[in-house]
Amino acid sequence: MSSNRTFTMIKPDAVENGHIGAILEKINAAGFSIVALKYTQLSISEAEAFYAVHKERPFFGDLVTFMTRGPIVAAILEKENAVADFRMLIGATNPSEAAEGTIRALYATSMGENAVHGSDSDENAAIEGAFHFSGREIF
Ligand code: FUP
Repeated sequence: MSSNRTFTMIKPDAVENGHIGAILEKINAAGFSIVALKYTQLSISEAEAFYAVHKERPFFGDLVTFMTRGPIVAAILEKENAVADFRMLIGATNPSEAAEGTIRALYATSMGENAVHGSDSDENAAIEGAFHFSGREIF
């Protein structure tokens, strides 16, 4: 995946609260194109693998339980400077610290249930995109 792409998930809290459409609208309005899109649910082993970097952290068990409790929307997004611009669009991990108008400020409920994921580097964007999508699902 080229460096003008990032990976996102609309997390179970935002799906449960009916925010899929509003979040996709904000993503498009910010100039991102959707090059892959999937409505799916992570298994426990998939969530453990996706968040393996956090496996020693105290919140890991809660994170896996949360991320597997219902469906998510996974997507690969394209835009110049995609990783950094998408992190700006979603706001800080803790929604109480997220800038006004960001997706987390608008739709997240807590640090643990923060509505969306956004890759933190070009390298992780490529790894995370490949985790969810095969080549023929990416346009
Ligand atoms: P982010 O890159 O903003 O998605 O945040 P991290 O990769 O640091 O964390 C991934 C997820 O772990 C967060 F979305 C929520 C959860 N988390 C907690 O529940 N508590 C923490 O202290 C840090 C992260």
